[in-house]
Formats: sequence, structure tokens, C-alpha cells
Amino acid sequence: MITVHHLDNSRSQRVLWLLEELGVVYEVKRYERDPATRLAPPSLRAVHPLGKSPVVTDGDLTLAESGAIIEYLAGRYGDGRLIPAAGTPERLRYTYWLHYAEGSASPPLLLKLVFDRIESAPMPFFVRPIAKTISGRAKDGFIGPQIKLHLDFMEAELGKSAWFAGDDFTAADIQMSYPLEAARVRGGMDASRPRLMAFLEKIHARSAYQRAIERGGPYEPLS
Ligand SMILES: N[C@@H](CCC(=O)N[C@@H](CS)C(=O)NCC(=O)O)C(=O)O
Repeated sequence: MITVHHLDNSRSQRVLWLLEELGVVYEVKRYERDPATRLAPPSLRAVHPLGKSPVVTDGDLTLAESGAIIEYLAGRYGDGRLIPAAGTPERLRYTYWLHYAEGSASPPLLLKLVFDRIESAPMPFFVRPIAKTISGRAKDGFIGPQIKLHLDFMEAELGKSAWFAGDDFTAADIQMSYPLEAARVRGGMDASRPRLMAFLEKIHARSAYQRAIERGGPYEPLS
């Protein structure tokens, strides 16, 4: 039996969604973030030393890292579904987006979250202006422009085909959903990026996406 170790409002929502798309039977073990730190509870470290979500167990296998999990589950249980055929240009694009989501798109969004939290963290009143100046410089000088660069790139890429890897929906679209959801919530992604917004609308309309939300609980990407 596949068990998804699922943290609320997190990347593991994608794993539930993939399994719903594939129609595979699985169980969900839920973990709640610490309300103050937003970190995962220590119990997740008993499953994997990093204590991050998602983690999947399947028989003797314990696997972390969402891209690896998606690649494993789609390969093992997909029966050819949601992965472009080997040797095609679509397959290479599929691999690219599967890595890009966590390797390139997510880091500036995580930095934005960290610096936003620094600004609102409790601190002595005389330190706040200094913290705000440093944080503002990081956000205006690097983080904001990086987020814009990536949003422009993804918006242009979705002008080439209906989905990220080509004209068919694939597991790479599931992997790409998280940085896009996060960019909409806290990265300034809005109607000025019509293709990206349309992508989110299309995925939200999928019945498997909705079933995954029912299994995983309320979903607003955090970190
Ligand atoms: N690159 C990893 C990131 C894993 C990760 O940072 N997960 C977050 C949830 S979105 C987490 O567990 N945060 C809580 C914590 O770090 O304690 C992946 O894609 O699986």
C-alpha cells in the first residue's frame, strides 16, 4: 500500500493529485504545521531524516523529494499515462519541467516568503527599520526581479503548447502547479500573466485535483 505523508498546505498536495489522476489506491497520513514556525512536526523525521513533505512509503521503499516521487509513481503505476513517450522532444520537455519546478522556479518564491516573514517577525522597535531596509533591498534588488524573470519565462513557454511538456497533460504539469500556486498567493502573479492564470483555472477544474483537495484538506501553498 502506498502511504503519502502529507503536510497541510504543502507540496505533497501534488502527490495526492497524481495518485487521483492515476486512480491508484493509497492512504494519507496527515501532519500539521507548527502554527508559529510553520515547520513540519518532528514526527515526520521518523519517516525521513529531513522531516519534510512529501514523503511516500510503498512497501519497503521510503522516497522523499516531490520530483523523484512523481517520477517514481507515474513510472511504476502510470502504465504509460501522464509521461510522454521515451525519445520524443516532449519527453525531454517533461524531464525539464519536472526538475525546473523545484530547482529554479521555487527558490525565489521561498526567499520572498522568508524575507516577508523577517519584516513581520517580533523584534525591538529600533531594529525594525534596519530589518526592513535590508529585506527591502533583497526583495527589490534580487528576489522580485527573479520572480518576474521566471513568470515571464513560464508565461512565454505556455504560448508554445497547451501544457508544459506539449499538447497533452502530463505529470510535469502536476509538478509545476506548486510554484504557480505559490506565485499566485505571494509572488505577484495576476491577470497580467493570462496563460499562467488559465493554467491554474484548467487544473482546478480537473476532478482528480478536486478529489485530492478532499483527501488532503484545505490547500494554500506555503513553503
Ligand atoms: N524540494 C522538496 C521540498 C520539500 C519541502 O521543503 N517541503 C515543505 C512543504 S512544502 C516542508 O516540508 N516544510 C516544512 C519544514 O521544512 O519543516 C520537494 O519538492 O519535495
